[in-house]
Amino acid sequence: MLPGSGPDTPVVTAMRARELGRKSVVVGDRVGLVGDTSGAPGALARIVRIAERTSVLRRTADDDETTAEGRLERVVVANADQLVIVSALADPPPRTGFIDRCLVAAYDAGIEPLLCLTKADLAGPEAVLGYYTELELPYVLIRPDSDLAALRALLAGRVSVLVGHSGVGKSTLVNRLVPEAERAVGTVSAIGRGRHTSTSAVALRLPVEPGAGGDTGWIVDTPGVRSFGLAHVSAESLLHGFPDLVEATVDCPANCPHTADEAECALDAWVAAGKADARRLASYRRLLASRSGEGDPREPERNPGDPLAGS
Ligand SMILES: Nc1nc2c(ncn2[C@@H]2O[C@H](COP(=O)(O)OP(=O)(O)OP(=O)(O)O)[C@@H](O)[C@H]2O)c(=O)[nH]1
Ligand SMILES: [Mg+2]
Repeated sequence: MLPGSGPDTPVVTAMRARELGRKSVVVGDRVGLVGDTSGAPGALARIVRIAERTSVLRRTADDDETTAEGRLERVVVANADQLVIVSALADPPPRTGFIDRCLVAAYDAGIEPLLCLTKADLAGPEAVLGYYTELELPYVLIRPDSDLAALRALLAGRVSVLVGHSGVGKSTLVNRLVPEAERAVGTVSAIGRGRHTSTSAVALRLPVEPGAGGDTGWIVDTPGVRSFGLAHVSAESLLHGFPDLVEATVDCPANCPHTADEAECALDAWVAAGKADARRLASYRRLLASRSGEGDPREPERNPGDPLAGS
């Protein structure tokens, strides 16, 4: 981004300078440029410096840090302020286990979560919202004809990154927010067969709305992910994705692993007293188990109660 850049700033094409070595530039990075920054056709600048990142959103291919996949860590985006967790209400069906993982990643990275429920024309949000009653999780509902003013207000002045399974409607939403983006959109029939319509992450500046001033913010569209691995998050930090449970653990014995077989774990009594949803505790424990390689590898992000695929 150029100093004092605004909607009329030219788009500069730049290459990473050799002296940066293998340190890679990711979407969202603020960089120092030298060379031709005019943005004229054929002009090429060089990236010579990557500014310190205010946040780094990561995911791993797998949860288990003892496997090669678990160690394969990807930086999704740098400097994001808001993680927009995009979940369709149907086609593909919502996965609360996936949303829970995104919440863990967001809290771990110090990024605020926003739940974005798309395809509200196909199914109601009651089941998903009911699951999150104890959390003060902000959310928006999107249908093809919905007014996006509330969403635009939540995006203003921030860098927001969209994450979600393939086919949930991320690029469709980006095209509505930034009409000139012309992001390709896919058909849902290809989901689950390894087809992803978007193949790389792209940051786009949100347009200025008539009558509104100030910084409109940026939105980052990302390729759909099959799963959101959390091998990089410590067992202790996993709990930060469950603020509805964390308070209970002051009554746990020292070094309590919080697993179901730990008789003294205070989380069971907390749920029994109605202070949190039993399904959230079960989801947390599924995540703990998955990290130690004990989870169900077929559908790790489907919690009991989530709709079956195809329904
Ligand atoms: N009924 C309905 N269909 C929608 C809605 N939003 C998107 N779709 C459809 O869902 C399909 C997939 O949308 P995309 O925007 O390509 O999904 P994506 O999340 O970008 O997918 P990847 O790029 O593969 O990650 C398209 O056929 C869209 O027309 C919605 O609100 N309602
Ligand atoms: Mg897409």
